[in-house]
Amino acid sequence: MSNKTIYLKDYRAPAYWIDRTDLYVDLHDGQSKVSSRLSMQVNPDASIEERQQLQLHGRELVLESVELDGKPLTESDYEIDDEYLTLPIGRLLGEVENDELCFDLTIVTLIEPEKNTSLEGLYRSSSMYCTQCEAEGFRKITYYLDRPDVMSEFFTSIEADANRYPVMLSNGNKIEDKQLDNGRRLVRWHDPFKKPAYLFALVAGDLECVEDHFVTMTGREILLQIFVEAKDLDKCQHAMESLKNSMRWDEEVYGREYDLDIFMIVAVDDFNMGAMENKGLNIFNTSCVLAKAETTTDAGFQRVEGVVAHEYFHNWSGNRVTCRDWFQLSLKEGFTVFRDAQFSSDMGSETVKRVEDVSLLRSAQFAEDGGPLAHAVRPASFIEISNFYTLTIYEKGAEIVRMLHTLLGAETFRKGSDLYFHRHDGQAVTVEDFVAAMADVSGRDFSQFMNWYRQAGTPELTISEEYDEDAREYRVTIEQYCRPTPESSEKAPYHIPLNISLWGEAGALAIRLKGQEPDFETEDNTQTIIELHDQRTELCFMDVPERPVFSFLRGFSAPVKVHFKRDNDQLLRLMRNESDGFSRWDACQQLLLNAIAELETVASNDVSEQAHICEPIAEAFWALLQDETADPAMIALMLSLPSLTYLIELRNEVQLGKLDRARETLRLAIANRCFDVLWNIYQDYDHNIEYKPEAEQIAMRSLKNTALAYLMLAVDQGMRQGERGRVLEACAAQYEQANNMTDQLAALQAMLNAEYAAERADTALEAFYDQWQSEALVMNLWLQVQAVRRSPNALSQVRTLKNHPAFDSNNPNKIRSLIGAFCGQNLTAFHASDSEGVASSEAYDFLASEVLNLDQRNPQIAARLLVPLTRWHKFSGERQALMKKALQNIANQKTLSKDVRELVEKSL
Ligand code: B3K
Ligand code: ZN
Repeated sequence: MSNKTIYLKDYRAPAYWIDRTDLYVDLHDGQSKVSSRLSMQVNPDASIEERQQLQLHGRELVLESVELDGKPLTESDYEIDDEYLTLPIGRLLGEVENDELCFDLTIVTLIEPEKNTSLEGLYRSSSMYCTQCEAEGFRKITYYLDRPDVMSEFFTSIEADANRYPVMLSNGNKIEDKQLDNGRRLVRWHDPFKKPAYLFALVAGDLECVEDHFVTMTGREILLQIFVEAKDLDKCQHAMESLKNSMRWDEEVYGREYDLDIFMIVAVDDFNMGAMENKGLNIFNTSCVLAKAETTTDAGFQRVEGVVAHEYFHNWSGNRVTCRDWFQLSLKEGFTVFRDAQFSSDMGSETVKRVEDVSLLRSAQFAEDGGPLAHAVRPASFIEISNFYTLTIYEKGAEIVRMLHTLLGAETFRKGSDLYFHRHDGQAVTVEDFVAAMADVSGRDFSQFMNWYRQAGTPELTISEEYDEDAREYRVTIEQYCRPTPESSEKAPYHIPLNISLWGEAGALAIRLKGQEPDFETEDNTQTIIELHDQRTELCFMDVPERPVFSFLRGFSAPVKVHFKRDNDQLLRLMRNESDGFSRWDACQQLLLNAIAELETVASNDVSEQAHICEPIAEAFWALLQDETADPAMIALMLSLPSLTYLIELRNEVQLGKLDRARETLRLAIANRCFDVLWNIYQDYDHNIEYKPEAEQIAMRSLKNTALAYLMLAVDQGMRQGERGRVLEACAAQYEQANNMTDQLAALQAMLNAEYAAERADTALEAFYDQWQSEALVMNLWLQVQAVRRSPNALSQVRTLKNHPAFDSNNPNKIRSLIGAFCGQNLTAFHASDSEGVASSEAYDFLASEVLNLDQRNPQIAARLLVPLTRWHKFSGERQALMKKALQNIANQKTLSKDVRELVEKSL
């Protein structure tokens, strides 16, 4: 397998197109046969030289026969290696000068889905056959031009044992279904929409289905089906509702109607990611489709809604208009994440959704952008495309689309998306095409904006301010800078939209910028969008009656970091007054970040200095909790301290022990000060309410369970140890009586994290296992809470759990829940020190050996798993060396997959 770097600049359209693809998949235990008939046509734009050869992609295939226009070819007619089947068309056919040249290829290959542990191509999950073709899995099914710009009309026949595989599905409409001899059955599907091979799907299994209908805006009735194992039939309702809501929303907000007459979703246990948008036949990880109050948390319900919407929205942003090449991946992913975020925001709470998205971006995407794996949203090169399904491509890509939306406004953005879909329907296009549609409808110049796609790294803004009381002028200077990243040390300035406002004592101040005519059309003169273009921007606000507090990134209008010192009073003013929910939360975060940074510098036994720092914060929270008008969702968000991951991201050299202590000190101070009011909130909560995964209830549960965690902390380590009994009883009662998984799990976690409740927690863990052992998705949660438990024995517990029947070393969900969660979320355990305070390499070595082991079976998951080791640059010399050594141990292995090889080599 070659580890060749592929460059965007080398893109060439293919010399041949495939007009029609006729597949016959004959499924048998052990070995299945795939016959494919391709109607090929020369690309008239290709040079005569390029037309000489046809190179079809293929991996791990056994070639049985090839026919060209019905004539069998012999081995001397073609070449075959691990990556290609090469046919010398010029020699075999002549006529390559003819711009109308067409020919048929019939290729028969043998594959072994049962042995396919990479979960890419055609494989088995439980008792069914299923496929995953994006990005380059189709070449593991048959020889093909497996690239997204080759779009073909597919006919798919599936033959299998009629009894064992009553359900046989592929893309499009079913056109034939007949019983064959020997108990076999043939089902034939036709997809009238041309598509690239990465959107191909096939499923055969013993599945049941939940059905519903959707009537589109032009009155067409669409059959909706969700296929699952019989035991999961009662967990499909939420996905079905989410699907119907998505279909309606895409019509209303983007004017997009569904095209086929049937839309199917299939749930599979073994799946490398969340779900896949195959045309008309989405395949989902069970974790992203099944949901039921008793077994699924609120976060799980929201994930189902978001992923169902995301995959559905791809039908236009991805399928009807697809990517020309994989460098353009963010064209479909960034846009679709933006669309699903808008949808979730409309279905639930706008502020909560925004805060969640920004938190993920700041903690994980910024970390990626600042580390050795930083890459542009449209990278210039890659070795293995599977490594580029990253937070940068998805989340930062979505932020870029969001900035376009901010710059154009909702109405013009919609015109732009209409033009994009209309202009490029049925085509495979580039990021430029998308931005050009936005430019064309608005008359704006986005040439500088393209730097967002071209350059890796997170822009940093440094703001300084000055208030001139006499002139009543408030002057602000904003400088932008972007650190060097592996792909380039030179960064051109970005075009950055900043949504800003100024806050006085009593509220928002009117904005009048020097050199800018007041805009009488906008009613609201208290906020505006500033566009930065240069390295340095100076703003002068006029007629400012008092020293204002500058709110500069409302709604997180651009994915940037900001350096701007503000004191507690200024932040508290924003926290109280800002009309933008995100900014209120962000001011609170900044307050907490300042306090944690200060606490880090205080000696661990200097209790009075610690108290001095924590008191104002705890006091502010106490006031917030008293405020009956405050939104419970906002309080819950504010009460959640910045994660360790984010705190690490913000630092250049982390001393994790100190940092964790600082964070815990603050948490404990809040718990102590707010104990009574938190207890009241907890007591007032109605535990018998009928569960609904709706925003208001989710917010209440989140607040109540956040309160419970603080209460347990206060009695475990704080000033309320005398009240251990009543708090633990409340927690245990919640655990036992909960009518939903959110509450049951929150109580379990609260017990797990309180040392004094350790025994009770262990009993609960056993009870939880007994209760839920037959529910695979609940077992993921069970593994995960143990993997992230704050305990010095966490690693040995993880090792023990690896041998537990609830674990399955071939199932990606289980690997993520146990090993992924431990290494990525249990940071104090992953970066543990021994009793002398010396950095320990045990967890790093554990991860390295897990990666090596898994790489033999599932390279995509192995590569994902090793990411925590690539964060070595955040740690001090000694720890850094241990992390790099673990990476080096992986790199030393001769037989690494492309996936793992690319990541370790880039990280070292
Ligand atoms: N497009 C798929 C991701 C495929 C990942 C392949 N390694 C899911 C999604 O983004 O919708
Ligand atoms: Zn997607």
